[in-house]
Amino acid sequence: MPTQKAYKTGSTAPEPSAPGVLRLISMRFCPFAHRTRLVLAAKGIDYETVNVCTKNKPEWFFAINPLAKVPTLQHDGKVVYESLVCNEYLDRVFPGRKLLPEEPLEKARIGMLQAIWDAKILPNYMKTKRTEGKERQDAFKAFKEVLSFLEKSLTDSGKLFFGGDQPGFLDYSIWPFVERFETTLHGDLKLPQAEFPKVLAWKTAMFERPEVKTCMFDTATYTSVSADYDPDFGLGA
Ligand code: GSH
Repeated sequence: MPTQKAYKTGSTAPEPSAPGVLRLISMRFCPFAHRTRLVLAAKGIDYETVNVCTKNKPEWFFAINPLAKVPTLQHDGKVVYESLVCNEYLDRVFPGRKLLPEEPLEKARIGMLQAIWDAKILPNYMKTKRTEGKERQDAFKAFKEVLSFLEKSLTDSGKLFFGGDQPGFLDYSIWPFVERFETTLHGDLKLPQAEFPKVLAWKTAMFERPEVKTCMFDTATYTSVSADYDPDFGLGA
C-alpha cells in the first residue's frame, strides 16, 4: 500500500534516498504523477514514493525543483521533472519494454497526438466539467470532434493500443485523465459506441491492464477528491 503521508509547508525534508534507490516525489491524486507511476509499473521499476502537499508545498521542494511540481524524480543524485520528460527518461534509462518508438515518424505520430490531446481534447473535456445546459452540450460536441483524432489513429493502425499490441508512451500519458473522465462522461455525456468503437475498446482494454489496476483509484474517490481538491485536475495550476 503506497504511503499516505504528505509533506507540507514547514516540514523537515525527508532523508535522501539510499544509493541506487529511485525516488518519485508525488501527490496521490495528481494525474501527471499518475502518468509516471504507470510507466514505473509498466516497466517494473522499483522506486520509493515521497508525497508532498501541492497546496501547501514544503519549502525544501523548491530547492529540488524550481517549479515545485509533481512528478519529480530523484535518481543517483540527478533530478528530473515534468511528467513527459520523466517518462521519456525512465524509458531510456531503465531496461524493460520500450514505450517510445525508435522509428522517427512513428515517434512523431505519438508526439503529434500528444499535442492534440493537450491543446484540444483535454481543454474541451474540462469545459464539459465546468459548464451546464447548452454550453455543456456544445463543449461535449467539440470534445467528441477532437476525440475523433484518437479514434482515427486507432482505426488507421489497426491496433488495440496507441503503442501497438501493448500500451506505450501515449497510452500512459493520456490514461490518467481518461480514468478520471468516468466522473463525467455518463448519462447524456456518454460516448456513443457507434462513433467511438476503437476508443471505447481501448478504454476497456486499459482498465484490464495490471499496471493500470495497480495505479488507479475508483470513480467515487476521484469524485470526492475533485470536489475538494482540484476540479481541473491540477491543470493551469
Ligand atoms: N506540466 C506538469 C507535468 O506534466 O508534470 C504539470 C504537473 C502539475 O501541474 N502537477 C500539479 C502540481 O504539482 C499536481 S496535479 N501543482 C502544483 C503547482 O502547480 O504549483
